[in-house]
Amino acid sequence: MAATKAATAKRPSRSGADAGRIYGALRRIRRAEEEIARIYPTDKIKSPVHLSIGQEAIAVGVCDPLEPRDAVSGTYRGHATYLAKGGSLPAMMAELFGKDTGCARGKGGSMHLIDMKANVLGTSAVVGTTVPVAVGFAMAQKMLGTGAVVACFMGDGATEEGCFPESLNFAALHKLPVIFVCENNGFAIHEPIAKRQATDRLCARVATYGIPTKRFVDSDTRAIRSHVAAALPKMRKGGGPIFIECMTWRWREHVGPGEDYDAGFRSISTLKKWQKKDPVEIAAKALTRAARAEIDAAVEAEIAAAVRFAEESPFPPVEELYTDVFA
Ligand SMILES: Cc1ncc(C[n+]2csc(CCOP(=O)(O)OP(=O)(O)O)c2C)c(N)n1
Repeated sequence: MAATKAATAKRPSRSGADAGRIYGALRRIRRAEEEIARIYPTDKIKSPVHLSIGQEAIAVGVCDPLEPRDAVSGTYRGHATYLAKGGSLPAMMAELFGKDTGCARGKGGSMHLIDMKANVLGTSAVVGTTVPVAVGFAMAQKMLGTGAVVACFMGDGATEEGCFPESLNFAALHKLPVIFVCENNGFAIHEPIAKRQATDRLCARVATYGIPTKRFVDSDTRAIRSHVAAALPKMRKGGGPIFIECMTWRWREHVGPGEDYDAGFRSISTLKKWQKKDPVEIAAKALTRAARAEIDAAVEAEIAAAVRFAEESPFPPVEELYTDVFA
């Protein structure tokens, strides 16, 4: 113990702004979702939750170099995307609790997060639908000449929807500023990708649209971040879309707070392999123990305040049952 303390004390501080910010963003998402999992069985959370625990490197790596004017669209597994882009944590928590102060006034739940102040365009339960939404928003940015870029997150399952190739083609044809981001966790609910797709060469398929592609085999936060940061200047000047495929692993079950390893279609040994590459712990290694503790304390305080806000907020009034909904 004494030796560890001494080593920590002597280690030069590598807790630069970047390292602290990236660790803080990863840790905040991880802890927010762990809290959601902890609270879920109490029934205070009124919507299904699709947790991205284990996949955080992608949202943080892509969103960290983005500017406020840039936008994101995401999936029902979208807590990480929303938070990484700066979506309000109290409004997300209140949304999950079904409260009037939620980001969709308690009517959308975990799968429908939106925060237009942070340019989070929205997440959706319907697989693939936010891909053309991102492309449309990117088209508007091009027409308005804002120089803004849209990061469009999707699962590997979404690449099997018809709107995916249509969106790629349209974005490539019109040189739209879209970062297509495939969070490839290898499964669509219970179905492994090998049973759904004829080849695993997703990047090669996307490249046929003339879109530059890159595959990240272990979802390394910093590698993803550097790649996106390097691509942004050209994209802002009309260089057209890029595509990244980030291999990853969802640690928990498809939907809900638990795990699904006893169901027999995903193995604990694969989970353990991915846990050795835990993006949160990797990012922590760049910090001193004191710097990490300070960030952890701030994250805990912020999450506790968000949960309190959600608990204390009112439900939408009954007379609003049919407002802001289609049917
Ligand atoms: C259009 C549509 N088809 C089917 C479904 C049912 N469904 C819900 S989640 C899901 C799996 C999607 O997997 P993926 O895109 O890889 O995302 P992941 O859950 O792995 O993050 C499916 C098929 C749906 N919600 N929408």
